[in-house]
This record gives sequence, structure tokens and C-alpha cells, in this order.
Amino acid sequence: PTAWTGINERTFLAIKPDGCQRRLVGEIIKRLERKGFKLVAMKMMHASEALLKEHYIALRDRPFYGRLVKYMSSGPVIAMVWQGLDVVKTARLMMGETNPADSLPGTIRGDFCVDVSRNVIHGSDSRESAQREIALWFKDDELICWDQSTESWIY
Ligand code: FUP
Repeated sequence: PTAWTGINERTFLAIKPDGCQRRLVGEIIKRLERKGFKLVAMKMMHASEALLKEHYIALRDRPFYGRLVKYMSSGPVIAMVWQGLDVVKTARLMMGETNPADSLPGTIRGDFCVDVSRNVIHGSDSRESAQREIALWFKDDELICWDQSTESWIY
């Protein structure tokens, strides 16, 4: 598809270094799959500080920016693109709030962490950020376009 809207909407999610170290990768992927979203790209990588500075460019004037970039580059991350109806908004709902203390039980941050600076997962906050972040982390040919006929079980 050329328009990433409707059931083709996409978001960028990343399991942060603490999520990888704490073996939460399977649990997080399981939740998104059970919900009905489709994984269309995934890679485990040690992200460079340069990539992370660009990723978090909107936060460059915040006091925690330097620490955030260090933490995110301190170990491997799982970078992913997920697809589905309203996936940007729904993935954020499933993640919980930025601060785990504000995240309800049942959300990823509500269930698995306590500290805002070790909050396990990243998710794009809008369709515009999703587009920017996907282009930053993935090349076009790393995004899989698979068979639409399998979608009829979900939609
Ligand atoms: P989010 O969209 O939920 O990832 O939140 P932000 O873009 O506002 O923040 C990005 C990351 O910065 C958060 F995931 C964690 C980190 N952060 C801190 O370490 N301290 C803060 O006070 C706020 C955010």
C-alpha cells in the first residue's frame, strides 16, 4: 500500500535496553500480536548515540536528554514496526504513561517497571512521529508488505 492509514497504519516501537536485559522481549511482542497487530519489521541492534540524538531531537533542551541517550545506547534495543487499525494510539494505550507510576496495571509500563528513566519501551506519539521514526530506523526495503488476505480474521 502507498497510504499508511486505516488497517495499514504503522507505528515505530522499540524495546529499550532494560527491556532486553530483563527478558521482556517475548512478553511485549506477545501482547501486541494477541491484540491483532502485525509485525512488519524488526531488528535487534546496538543503536549509536548519533541515531538516538536524532530520534529524541525534540527533547534536546530537556535536562535528561544526555542521560536518556546514554541509557538508550547502553545495550541492545529491539526496533520494530507494527501495523494495524489505530496502531499508533492503541500501542501507546497498551504501553501506559511515560512515568510508570501513572501507568495502570495491565499496561506494559504499569506491569513491568517503576522508574521513568527505565521504562522498558518506546512508541511513536503520533502518525507524524511514526513516519519520521520509521524512516530514521529502517530502510524502505526492510519493511515487509504481506498478504492482505490474511487480514480478514482480524477486520
Ligand atoms: P514517551 O513519548 O512516553 O517516550 O515520553 P517522552 O517523549 O516525553 O520522553 C522520552 C523518554 O525520556 C521517556 F520514555 C523516558 C525519558 N524521560 C526521562 O528520563 N525523564 C523524564 O522526566 C521524562 C522522560
